[in-house]
Amino acid sequence: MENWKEVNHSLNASFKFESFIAAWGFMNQVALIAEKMNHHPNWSNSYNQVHISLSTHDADDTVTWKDWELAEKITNLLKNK
Ligand code: H2B
Repeated sequence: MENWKEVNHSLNASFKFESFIAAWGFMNQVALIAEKMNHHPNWSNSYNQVHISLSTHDADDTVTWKDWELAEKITNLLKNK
C-alpha cells in the first residue's frame, strides 16, 4: 500500500491532519481496531501528525501478515472521505 514502507523490521507510515483533534479522532478509530484485532501499534503524535510503526512482538518484532492487515484497515479508514 502506497504510504507504508517496511524499514528495519517494521511497517511505517506517517499521516497529517488539519488539526490536533482530527489526528486524535483518527487515533481513536485506530485504537478500537487494534484492540479488536489484539494487535497494537507503536505510534507517536505531534500536533496534527501521527507516525505509526507496526511489528509483531510475538514474532520477535518482525513484520507479519497481521501488520499488513492492520495497515490495510488503517488505510481504509482514510478512504471514502
Ligand atoms: N501487538 C502487536 N503489535 N504485536 C503482538 O505480537 C501483540 C500485540 N501481541 N498485542 C498481543 C497483544 C499479545 O501480547 C497478547 C498477549 O495477546
